[in-house]
Amino acid sequence: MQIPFMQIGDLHIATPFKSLPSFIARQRRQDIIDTLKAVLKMAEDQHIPLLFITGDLFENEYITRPVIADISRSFAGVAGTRIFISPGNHDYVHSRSFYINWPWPPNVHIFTTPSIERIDLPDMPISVYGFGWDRPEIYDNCIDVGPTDTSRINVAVIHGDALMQSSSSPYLPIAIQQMIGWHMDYVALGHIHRPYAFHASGHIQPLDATGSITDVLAAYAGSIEPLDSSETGYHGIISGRLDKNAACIELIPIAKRRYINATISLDGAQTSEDVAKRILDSDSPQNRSFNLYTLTFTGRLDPQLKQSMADIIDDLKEQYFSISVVDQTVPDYDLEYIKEQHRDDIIGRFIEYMEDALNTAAGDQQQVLRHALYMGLQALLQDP
Ligand SMILES: [Mn+2]
Repeated sequence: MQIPFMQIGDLHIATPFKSLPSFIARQRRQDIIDTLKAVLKMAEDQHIPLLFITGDLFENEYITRPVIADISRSFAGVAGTRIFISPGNHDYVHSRSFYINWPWPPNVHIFTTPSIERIDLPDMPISVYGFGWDRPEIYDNCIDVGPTDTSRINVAVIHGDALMQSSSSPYLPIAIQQMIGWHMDYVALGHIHRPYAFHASGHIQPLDATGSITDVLAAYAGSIEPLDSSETGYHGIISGRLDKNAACIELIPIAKRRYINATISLDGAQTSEDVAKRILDSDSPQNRSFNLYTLTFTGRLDPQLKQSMADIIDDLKEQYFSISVVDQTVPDYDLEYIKEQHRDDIIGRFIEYMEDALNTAAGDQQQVLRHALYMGLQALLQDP
């Protein structure tokens, strides 16, 4: 018996997006709400009976009553879908939490205690186990799933750190072997913002948008919308089917926007127009109007062009939804001319010294030395 479900997590509704300009941050906050509503519409259209929300639905610090009212009303609009929420470290349950001080619709169940609670669905052979954070950090894994009813499909919905680099984490460390020992048929995980699937063999696999994966024991859906420039790649939701012993899942990349980090060589650009064209040509107008770019410029560039980089980028801003740049170009100096001008001082000597070194250096050293030469000149030639 296969039962369709959807899983979302780490929405971080109301997060301030501090690293973005305020008008873009406001749009991103709206994007998250819009994407949540798109998920609920999909669940309704496809008659999905179960939606698991694995924590960090919102941020306690910034969430407001009108936003909760909007979310709650949207949940009520998909009465045919049972929604299970397991609060996490950003939306942990406290005495004034909206999780326990708000009239949520009857199709929503929130796990509000820091111990495992089990819900047996009356009309299908599914038991949902959940855990709610009651504080922002949990160092000890206190999860005790207890004996399961093996005649049912057992699903856990938990916010925690199952990808630990070490055995300790302030975010509810979950060892893979321990998770296997829960004897769940599927574990919907939240906290890690990149989508991952876990197999019962212990094998962990990043989820991309390349189709469905079978035999899955557990998975992170990742952040529904990417939240900063480290969250590149595809983001969205998990859509899948529960079955006895394993699930079949798929990442549906419905995030409205992506973060794109790209390196662009400006070598050989001679005019502002050349520079602008190089930058714009690195992606399509359609993509530029949606995505959030961090562009790193490399290569040698005329010193005057390098100085007008801020103006060039300013002029391009309207062709991007969001652009920030890291200028790693080095000024392309006319070495013979500078040497002539500085024949008797340290600048001329520096160029000669570095040129000698370059002539005798091995291939892989040459690039470093050339970079050092240009960086050194940039410092030496700077107006006092
Ligand atoms: Mn999170």
